[in-house]
Amino acid sequence: VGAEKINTDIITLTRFLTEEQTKVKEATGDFTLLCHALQFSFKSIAYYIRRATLINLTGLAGSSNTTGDDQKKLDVIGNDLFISAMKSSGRVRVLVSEEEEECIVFDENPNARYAVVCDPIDGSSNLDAGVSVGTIFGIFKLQEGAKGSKEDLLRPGTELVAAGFTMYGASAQLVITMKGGSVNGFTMDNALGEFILTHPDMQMPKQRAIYSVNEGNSLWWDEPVKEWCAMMKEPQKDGKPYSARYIGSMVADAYRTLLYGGIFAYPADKKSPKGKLRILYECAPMAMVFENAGGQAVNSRMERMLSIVPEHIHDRSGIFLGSYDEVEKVKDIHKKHGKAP
Ligand code: P6P
Repeated sequence: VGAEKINTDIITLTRFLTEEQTKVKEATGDFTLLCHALQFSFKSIAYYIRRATLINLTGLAGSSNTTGDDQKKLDVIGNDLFISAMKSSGRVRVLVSEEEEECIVFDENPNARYAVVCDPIDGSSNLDAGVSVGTIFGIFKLQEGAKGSKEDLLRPGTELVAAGFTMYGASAQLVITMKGGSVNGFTMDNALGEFILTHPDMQMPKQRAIYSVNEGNSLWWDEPVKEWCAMMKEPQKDGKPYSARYIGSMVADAYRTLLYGGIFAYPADKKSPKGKLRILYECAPMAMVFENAGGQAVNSRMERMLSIVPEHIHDRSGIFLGSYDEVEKVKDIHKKHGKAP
């Protein structure tokens, strides 16, 4: 390729974070260092996921995690990698992980000012099938005088200072957003060992005829959800019904919805009255990304997802996540049934 065609002004995640820091006058650099540790944890998790099949890491670890799911060996490794990256950053005081019953307070970091929530490998039940899994994370800043306990995390998603996820697909795709900021997507260049900015300022399509829900649960859905799902199958203005897309790995379903538009739903139902997905480290971080990209996220009572305060660190919620107009359609149906604020 002629030299004139090579882009030499590459924006890596490291450069992006440095530039973001210069925009915050009172920045101390702590947040930037925390994000570097996050970046390293994604790189190391990606390494093991790539090799999982080869070194037979896809078998069961023989132990089960707090929520009783069969734990895959990679879950354990992903969790351990994430915890040690956060601890060694020296910038994290308290951590909640899907794999840990209790929150972890890092006594080594008594003056650290950040709390991190994460699902180190979400969708891991799909791992053996080679389906894309991901890491979902959120970052809170400790309130003044906070000592570092789970109370520092039982907060609404509106208080997140940053959130995002990394999907380990054909390449590792990182999506990150800061409070009140834009959504930026980075693609891992394995040769450089760097995340490269490939999707600056992501804006979701306002509407898209794609719906993503596990219809195997429809037996337990309430009336408004059944009516919404039936509407998806009716011919729309263009005479065509919606397309159905469901991977069963939230990060993969969310990433497709963010890029193409449409709606992802995991409604609360009679079988799971609180819903299945976790507020702190699945629903709230995704809600922040989608809102900052122009979309919406509500729970099964049609309340703004980011306003919900979890009752405990593993609390769950129903969720509708997607293009602005697509979530409006769900809200309209619930309003008609008197099931919306
Ligand atoms: P279901 C994966 O186990 C997960 O936690 C999410 O990643 C995913 O969206 C959901 O559960 C899939 O649940 O009941 O459709 O298999």
